[in-house]
Amino acid sequence: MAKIVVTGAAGFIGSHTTDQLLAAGHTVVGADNFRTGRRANLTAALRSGAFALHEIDVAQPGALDALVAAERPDAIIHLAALVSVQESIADPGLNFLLNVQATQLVAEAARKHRVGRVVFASSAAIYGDTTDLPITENTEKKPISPYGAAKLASEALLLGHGAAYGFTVRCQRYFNVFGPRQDPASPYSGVISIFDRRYREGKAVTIYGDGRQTRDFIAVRDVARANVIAATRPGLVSGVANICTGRETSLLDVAAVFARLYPGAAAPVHAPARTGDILRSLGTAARAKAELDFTANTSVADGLAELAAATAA
Ligand code: UD2
Repeated sequence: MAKIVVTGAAGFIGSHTTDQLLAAGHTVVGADNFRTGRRANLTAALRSGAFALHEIDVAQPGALDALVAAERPDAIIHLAALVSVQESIADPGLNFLLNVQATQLVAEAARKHRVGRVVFASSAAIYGDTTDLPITENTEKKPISPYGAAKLASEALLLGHGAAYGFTVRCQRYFNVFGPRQDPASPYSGVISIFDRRYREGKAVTIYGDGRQTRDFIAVRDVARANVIAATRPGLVSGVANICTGRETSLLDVAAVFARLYPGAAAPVHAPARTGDILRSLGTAARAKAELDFTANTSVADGLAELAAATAA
């Protein structure tokens, strides 16, 4: 069994990753500054004797270093981040601090304390608004936001440090992740979290455009499983991989599933398409299968049912 430091442990993806690591018998040391993470996401984990939670800011020099020096983990899963593309555009300096500087500090801590592996939360945002589908790992990287640029820079920082100092780096390029604990608070939150809240409150959802736009929606439980594999499977080598399903689902299909989950719900309202919105997104899942033996196995319908059940609880 391994000891894993998870940064951003109280966040959406971090808390699910923590839960699955604990379920698999690993020891987890969580780090979070609670800027967007929530302690309530870790209610179950905090009952485990194999979990400890530290309130630290990974972007602050020395903070993670001290934790890694004390804990000597086998791996670091670095999920702490400024997670909103819109916020990165509004405050690019903060984006640099939280999404680039913090990664550099993770790389230095891994080197200094001989951590064997670093798993990093990258994003399909590094590909920008490409229309060249499906997106493979070799698709041209053309970020169109400070967020996407920071994720791409972070991949390079970690891979370069890993190669120079001899630790394994796995960059996980998440597509559109959805599921319980995703924050629906902002208009730019993930569409599924917004839709779930609206349906639950009995309000009509707004579909921007005709609703035929598609995304490669992946359930957070699958993403968390991909993180567990990347951090703990013996013998992995450094690399990058899309973490996606390889299937595209339209917003109309998402709304249709919600309509079945919330009988009697108001019909969706249509509004003009958002400027800058991409029409389709779809990744290829082959490399994650080949390098991690990871395949997403939760259908969008099952994932939405799980979300609706979790938010009702
Ligand atoms: C955004 C981010 C992406 C990631 C993702 C969250 C950009 C360029 N990309 O991408 O990095 O953070 O969000 O999963 O900002 N929509 C509606 N009604 C709503 C909300 C959204 O119709 O109430 C539409 C939206 O216009 C888009 C689709 O739903 O066509 C998906 O929107 P999204 O914000 O969930 O995801 P995405 O891929 O545009």
